[in-house]
Amino acid sequence: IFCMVLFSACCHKTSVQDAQSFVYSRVLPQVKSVKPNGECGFKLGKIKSISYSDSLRNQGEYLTEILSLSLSSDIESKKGGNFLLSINKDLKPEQYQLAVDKKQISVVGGSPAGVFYGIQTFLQLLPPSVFGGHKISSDYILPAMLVDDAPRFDYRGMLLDVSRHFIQFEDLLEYVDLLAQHKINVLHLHLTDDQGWRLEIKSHPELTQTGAVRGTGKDIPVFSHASAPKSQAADTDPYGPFFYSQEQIKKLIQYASTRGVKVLPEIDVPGHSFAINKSLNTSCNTKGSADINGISGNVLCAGDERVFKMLDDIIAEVAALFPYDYIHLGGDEVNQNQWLSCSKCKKLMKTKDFKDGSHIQNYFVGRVSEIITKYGKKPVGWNEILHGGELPSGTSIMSWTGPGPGIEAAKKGIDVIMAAGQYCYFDMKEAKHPQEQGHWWAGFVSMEKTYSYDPLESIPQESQAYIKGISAALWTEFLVPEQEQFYYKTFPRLCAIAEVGWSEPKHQDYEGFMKRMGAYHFKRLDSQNVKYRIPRASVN
Ligand code: TNX
Repeated sequence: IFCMVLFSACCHKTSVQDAQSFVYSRVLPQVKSVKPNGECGFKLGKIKSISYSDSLRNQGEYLTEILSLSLSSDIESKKGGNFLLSINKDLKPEQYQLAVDKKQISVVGGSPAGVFYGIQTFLQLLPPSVFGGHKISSDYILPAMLVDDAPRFDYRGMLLDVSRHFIQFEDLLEYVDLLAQHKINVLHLHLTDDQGWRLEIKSHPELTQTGAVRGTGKDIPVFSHASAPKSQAADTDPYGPFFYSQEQIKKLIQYASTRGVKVLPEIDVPGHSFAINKSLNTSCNTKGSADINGISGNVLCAGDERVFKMLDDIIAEVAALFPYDYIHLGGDEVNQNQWLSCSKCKKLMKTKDFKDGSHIQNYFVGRVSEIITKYGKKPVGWNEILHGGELPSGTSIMSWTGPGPGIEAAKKGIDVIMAAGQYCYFDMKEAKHPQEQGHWWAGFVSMEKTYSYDPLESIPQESQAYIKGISAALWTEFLVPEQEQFYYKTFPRLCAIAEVGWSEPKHQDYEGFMKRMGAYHFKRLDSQNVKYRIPRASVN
């Protein structure tokens, strides 16, 4: 009898099904595999200290802070603790193994990012209120289990357009936290556009002095589309100056790297260039007002060497500031006709024997790619850079107008990130409803539509390795500058794209996903005060 009492006091019995159904019914994005790991579960109150090596200090401190708050106890870091974080180089970099048994919890990752993901999965096994820093019961029992998990795609990105509407630095950090919870690993910052230049460039302070302010009369408004509903009328109010200092960017990069998130900078040229043209004023800068989608129709002059000198200065600073391997050069929606009426560009066409604007576009992209490569980075651009001639080797594309250009590029051996607007653009309305605001060019992008996306659809087997992953995007010409709008448009669709990017197709099922959302993830977002969009039916 004594033994039985002792046994039941120490062993919190769990069954095989307990462990599997527990994990599969709550974790998002869904994990690869769950196995039982003995019969006895682990009582949370037993966590006293966390062990980790120096290379995992950031991840260790992150976990310590959350657990100290939610267990209301002083959790220390020391050798021999019963929560172990470690690295095993034999695993893939973002892979992790989370093991729970009656004595301890262990997270082993292929890199610090892998360990961070193991921590995220562990946190989702606790009540959702931990995400809001609330206290949970120390009697809470975790079933014994072994989770082995790794992403389907290497690149799982989210683009934020901070040009049309600026996002304050602190809000950006909060946003990164939320991305990381969903195992999204790239924050793509669209730093420049017609409506604003948002990055401090020390060698050209005029870029932010003039380019980070909007509302001087000739500027490009946001919400300028002729068929935009009245509620989305043009916004020409004075705005700014708003930009990130290089110091802030360094802090952002450090904050994001603890959470496995890399920061991809985009300097969008040669179109979308009204803000940079404010300080450069090239002869291709004659269109003062917006045409469709808030685009000015201005381009950077391809026959003016000052342009490439300035881009060299800018890219030198961007390359030194952002540690990520890639720099995005834009290349989308270029009004090529603008080049055809510029004397310098006409001269260039003659000397180079260019037949039309697409050849100038290809030349321009080639020059910028060369600069990016010179500074030790890899260029990436929007799918229009495929036009007008050969793409410089080593340049990747993001396929946004649809999956088609990405499919064609992959077949040619070009690295592709799928960002098809019809599935991935969170600036689109989710449903037909008078209260829904947003863009319409890619149709309604409901959560189910996003979830249904398979980036490998129609990609021949032999070309699939060129599909590096997916990216969602939040463009902001149709958003009011309140943080709540960013959340309303991002969530819960980000939960869907996270699973598209991370989980195996056999683990993707919309009904199960929605059940997990209902049972856990709306509560998780609530506890962090994220004002997500509550799914509602459309109105026909
Ligand atoms: C197209 S996607 C754009 C953006 C707009 C967006 C609106 C891309 C490379 N260019 O400038 O904001 O559509 O959905």
